[in-house]
Amino acid sequence: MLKFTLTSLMLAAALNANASVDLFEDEMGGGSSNDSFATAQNLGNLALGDVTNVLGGRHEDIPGGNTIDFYKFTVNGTGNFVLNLLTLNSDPGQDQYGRDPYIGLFDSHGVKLAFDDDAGIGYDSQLSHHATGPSTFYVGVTGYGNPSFAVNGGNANWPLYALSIDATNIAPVPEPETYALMGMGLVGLLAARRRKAAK
Ligand SMILES: [Ca+2]
Ligand SMILES: [Ca+2]
Ligand SMILES: [Ca+2]
Repeated sequence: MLKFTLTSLMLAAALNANASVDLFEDEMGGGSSNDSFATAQNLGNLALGDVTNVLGGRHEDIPGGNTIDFYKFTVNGTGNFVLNLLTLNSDPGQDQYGRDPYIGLFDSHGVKLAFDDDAGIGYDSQLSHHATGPSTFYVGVTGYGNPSFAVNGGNANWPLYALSIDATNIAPVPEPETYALMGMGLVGLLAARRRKAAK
């Protein structure tokens, strides 16, 4: 009985394994453009505990230049996730390089849900959002002065930025196999009770 319960727990834990993923912006590396919702770089699904970090660029000397950058991701549960955009300020609050980003969060139809200018370190951006269930989101990275998130616009020429999406607090909606495991555990428990009662 104990062995059976432990096996079920281990299997359930494996299904909910946490992951931290580090990626690069494709456009910055000379790959596909990410200047629209349709061409947003797909970061995949973020499950409970997942943190995805993207290193991107916004500078006239690199591919994509100072165009807007869009990313796309899905969550499969309910709860708050946090978007944090760092422009690697060496002197928080007074960036001598003039880096001042905006971050925007959009729903699957491209409707703006949230927007931030300076809630992060110095002039950097941070926002959190509550996912009410499995959903698709878009994140836009642009510069100060471009609240409409137009393709070209806003404060520009920061060499690099780091965008992190922290889904640590997303509670998963149980998937069919999880229900199946719970069912197996319950069947095992009831069977053990019956055997005990029969003795
Ligand atoms: Ca870029
Ligand atoms: Ca771009
Ligand atoms: Ca800002």
